[in-house]
Amino acid sequence: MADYRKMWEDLGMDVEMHDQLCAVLPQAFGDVYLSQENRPEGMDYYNMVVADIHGIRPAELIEHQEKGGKVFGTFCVYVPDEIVFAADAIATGLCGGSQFWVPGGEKVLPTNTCPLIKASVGARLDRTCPFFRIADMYVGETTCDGKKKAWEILGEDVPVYVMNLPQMKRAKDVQAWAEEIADFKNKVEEFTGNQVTAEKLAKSIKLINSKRKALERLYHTRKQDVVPISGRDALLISQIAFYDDPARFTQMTNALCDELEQRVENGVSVVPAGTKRIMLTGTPLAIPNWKLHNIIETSGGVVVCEEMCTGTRYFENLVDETKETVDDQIQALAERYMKINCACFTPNEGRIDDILRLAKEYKVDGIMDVNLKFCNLYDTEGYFVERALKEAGIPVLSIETDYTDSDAQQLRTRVSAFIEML
Ligand code: BJ8
Repeated sequence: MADYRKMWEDLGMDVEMHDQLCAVLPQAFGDVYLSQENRPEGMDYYNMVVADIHGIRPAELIEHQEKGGKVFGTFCVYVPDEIVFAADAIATGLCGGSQFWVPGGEKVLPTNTCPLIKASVGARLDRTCPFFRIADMYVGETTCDGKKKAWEILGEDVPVYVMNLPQMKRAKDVQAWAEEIADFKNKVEEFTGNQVTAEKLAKSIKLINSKRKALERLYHTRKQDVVPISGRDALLISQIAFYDDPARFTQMTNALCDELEQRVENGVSVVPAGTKRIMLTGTPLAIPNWKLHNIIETSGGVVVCEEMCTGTRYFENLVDETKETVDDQIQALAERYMKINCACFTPNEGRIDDILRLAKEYKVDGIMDVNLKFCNLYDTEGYFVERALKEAGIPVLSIETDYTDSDAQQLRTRVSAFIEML
């Protein structure tokens, strides 16, 4: 592993505290990932990316900044990366998925805030994540109440731009989102000094679409009777998609898919035939939150799909690539992004339809409706999710958890009992 200490110091990080994180991550990764048997060879790339998670990509981002480029940090799959890349800037996901950052967030946020928000705020304020140090501007959005207030707190420490996401899906809401994207484009242009032309936007729409297609292809291999890749590995890929260089990520993921498709053809599965196929639905699992996948896959199940923002909500639906003016491209972006079904919308029946459709496509035996503790939106929407699944005769287990390991044993008991019953 290269020595990135100097880089972290130059970023103004609390290097000593960060050392504590660096000390536990390899162990956690080894336990959850490297212990798996028969992993695809193509996972080597993602192993390498994670092994140097606070080194390789941050160094690339800094190099980009040294050449005069800007880096935008985002927290939600509604924020259109296409605009950022079209201005020769880089977008990187910033959601925190480790308990390590939670206490830092709790210094300024109510304890009953979801761990994703607490970890994200803690990572910034404790200065223990290079990505949070590097980003020149954070882009927030008006999804849930906790996030809205978190932007104000973070805004005291770093420039934060907030996009006003409508919470209904009428024609006028799609229009309003198109206007928000246009405003965001103006902001990005002003901040970077680069103009977003139709030509550049067309290129970045293609770039991000190609990433979506690679992920779609990956997920397609998980629909097969033969399971060529574990849920843990697929989750890791989804998590890395948020911050890796999009062109390289697409290339590596397509290369992995070649291998996985070959595995399907040759009948190579990572689990014994008859292993129960599980789909997760609910709140996102930000890196390095591998807890539930690990429990499921060491309790006799295999995760074949995630109806989550670290999953299908990230890549389903493409942006129309045929538009020729910036206005039309922005409209196409708004239409694609408003097809995402987040629980912050009311009503949000589209998500129920998605879950039922995905359950069929991925031939799942059971679903776990996963909620990050204190996320009211997904918790409440669980009422409709679980009712629809019961009506469809699909077994469902509702799970509420956070980033700590304190409930791991209890979860394991519940998950095992659920899988046994399928
Ligand atoms: S599109 S799911 S990424 S908002 S879990 S912070 S909702 S209290 S993350 Fe999300 Fe965008 Fe929706 Fe996806 Fe709030 Fe809930 Fe926490 Fe959440």
